[in-house]
Amino acid sequence: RSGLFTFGESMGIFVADGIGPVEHARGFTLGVAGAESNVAIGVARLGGSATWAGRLGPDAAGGLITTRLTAAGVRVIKVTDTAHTGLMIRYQRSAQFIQADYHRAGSAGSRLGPDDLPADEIRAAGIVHVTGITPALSASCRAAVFSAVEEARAAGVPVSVDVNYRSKLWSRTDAAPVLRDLVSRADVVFAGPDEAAIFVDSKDPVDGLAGLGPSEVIVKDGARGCVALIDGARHEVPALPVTAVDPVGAGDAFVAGYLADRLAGVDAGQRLRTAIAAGAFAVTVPGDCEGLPDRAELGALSGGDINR
Ligand code: KDG
Repeated sequence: RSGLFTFGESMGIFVADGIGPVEHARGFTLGVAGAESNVAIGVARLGGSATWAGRLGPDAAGGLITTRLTAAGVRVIKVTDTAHTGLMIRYQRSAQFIQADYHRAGSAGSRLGPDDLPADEIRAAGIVHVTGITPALSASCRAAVFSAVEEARAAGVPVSVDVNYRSKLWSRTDAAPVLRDLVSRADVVFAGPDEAAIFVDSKDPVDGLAGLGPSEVIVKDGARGCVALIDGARHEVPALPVTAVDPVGAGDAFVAGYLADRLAGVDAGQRLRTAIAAGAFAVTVPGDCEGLPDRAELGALSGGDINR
C-alpha cells in the first residue's frame, strides 16, 4: 500500500463562533479534532494515501468523524465502542488567547488497544505516524503506540513521531521518560523547542533529539520557521509571512506536508518547504483541519493568488 498509517483519538469539537467570553458565545461550530486524523487528512489532501485507525462511540461525533475523514479521502479503520466519542470545547477569549477544554476521560478513543491495530496494515505502510498525545490517554493507548512502533520497526517500516506534548493530559515529569523512549524508537521526529526540552538536556534541540537516534529531526518553531537535521545535513527554512487567524492545526499541517512529500520520494529540502507552506496555509483558516491545503492551494500561497 505504501501510504501513511496513523491512529489515535479523534474528537468532536465545538468551537465558539467569534471572539470573547464563552458565556457570551451565540453559536458553536461542530468540527473534528485530533492530531493524527489531522495529519491523515493533510496527507490525503496533498495527494498521498492515508489510513487512520481508532475507536469511536455510537454517537453523532463518531459519525461526523467517519464522514469527514472519508470525504477527505482518508481510509478509516474504526472500532465502534459503547463509550462516547471524546469532545472538546474551544473558544477564543481574545485575539491572543485560545482556551480549550477536553471532555475525553473514559472516551471510546482512550480505550484503543494494541489488538485494534491490524499488523498487516502496519507492515504494508510506507510510514507509521504516532503522536505523544496517545500514550498520555490510557495504559492501553500507550501499549498500542509502543506495539505498533515495534511492529513497524520489525518490518522495516519507518516510524514518525510528533512529540505533541499536552500539559492538560500529563505533567512534564510523567511525560519525559515515555516521550524519550518513543523518540528513541523513531526514524523521523517532529518537536517544538519547548517540547524537546522536556526530555533532552542539550542546548540545541536538534542535536539533542538526533542524539536519541532518529535520522530525520525536524524542530518546528512556529513563526520562526524550522531547523532540521536530515541524514546528516542541516537545514533551516524560514516561515512564510501570512495573516494568522488560528494557530491550531498548523503543526499537524506541517507534519502532513513533510510526510506527504516523503512518501512521494521528494528530497529533504523540498519536504521542509512544503511543510512550512502547509503550516502557513493552516494558520490562515479557523478550525483544526479545515485549513489543510491541497497542492493547488499550496501553489497559490507561494504565488500569492488563491484565485488562479
Ligand atoms: O494539533 C491539534 C490538536 O491538538 C487538536 O486537533 C486536538 O488532538 C488534539 C489534542 O489532543 O489536543
